[in-house]
This record gives sequence, C-alpha cells and structure tokens, in this order.
Amino acid sequence: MKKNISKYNIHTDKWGNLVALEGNDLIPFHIRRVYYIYGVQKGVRRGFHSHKKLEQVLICVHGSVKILVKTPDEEEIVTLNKPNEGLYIGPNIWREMYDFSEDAVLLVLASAHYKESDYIRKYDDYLKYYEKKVRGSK
Ligand code: T46
Repeated sequence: MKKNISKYNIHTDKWGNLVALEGNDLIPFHIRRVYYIYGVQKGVRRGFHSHKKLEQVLICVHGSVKILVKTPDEEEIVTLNKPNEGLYIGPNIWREMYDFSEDAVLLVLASAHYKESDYIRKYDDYLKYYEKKVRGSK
C-alpha cells in the first residue's frame, strides 16, 4: 500500500513551536493544493473514495481523527493526533475519515488541483478499477 507516516521536525523556542514542510522534500511531491477540514460533527464519516493519480499528505494540526486506508488486499486504521505527523496516501487507496474530535482540523497537502474525474467514489467501481489498472499492470 502506498502510504506511510512521517514525523516532522518541530522548531521549539520560548515563543512556541513551528513545523516547516517543503514540497519535493519532506513532502514527496510538488504541492499544488492545500485544503483543510474542520467542524465535523460527532459520528460523521467522510471520504469513501480512492484517487487514480492524486498523492496527498494528511496532517491533523489540531485534535484527532482516525483514517481507514485500504486496498482489496489489506487495510489499516491510522490515528492522527499530532501536528508534526503526516500520513502520505498515494493513488488507488480507498480512504475513510471518522472519529473527528470536535476541535479537529485536518490539513491536506495535495499533488494536483481538484479534479472530480480523478475520484472513484463507488466501492464496486474501485474494486473493478483496482483489478484492471493496478493488478493488471503488475
Ligand atoms: C481526500 C480526503 C482526505 C472542492 O471543491 N475542492 C477541493 O479541493 C476538495 C478537496 C473538495 N471540494 C468540494 C467537493 C465536494 O463538493 O468539497 C466538497 C466535499 O469534498 P469531498 O466530499 O470529496 O470531501 P471528503 O472529506 O470526503 O474528501 C476530501 C478530499 O476530497 C479527498 O481527496 O482524500 O478529503
């Protein structure tokens, strides 16, 4: 599964903390879009899709959230609750985000502009796409 968790350096001084992220370096792609999700109500589950090409790094800069990442072969639940920890999610991985704390702010760095045609939003379509494009190309 093309995903991994990175810990970023925190610059701490008497004035507080600073985390710096640079594209093509700590973030393994050129950052073309930044968005953030917050104010998610208790019990809400988001995501339910995969991307054909998009690469992203998810950082919960405040609060906590759980991320389910899965392929037809494996699945894992990652808890993000540190502002210096990023979860990289590559293409062709199904994701769901849930258990947002009330104060959660989920920051996302993305490798491309928003493009609906890059999404696969139905799980059945994802399974078919995965068989054909991912397994089929191995
Ligand atoms: C992902 C997870 C982690 C835009 O207009 N521009 C944007 O850049 C994004 C991300 C969304 N939108 C619109 C599209 C929908 O009308 O905002 C609405 C909510 O988007 P969506 O339902 O896709 O949100 P999530 O939380 O399910 O998923 C988002 C990202 O879309 C997705 O790429 O991996 O966060």
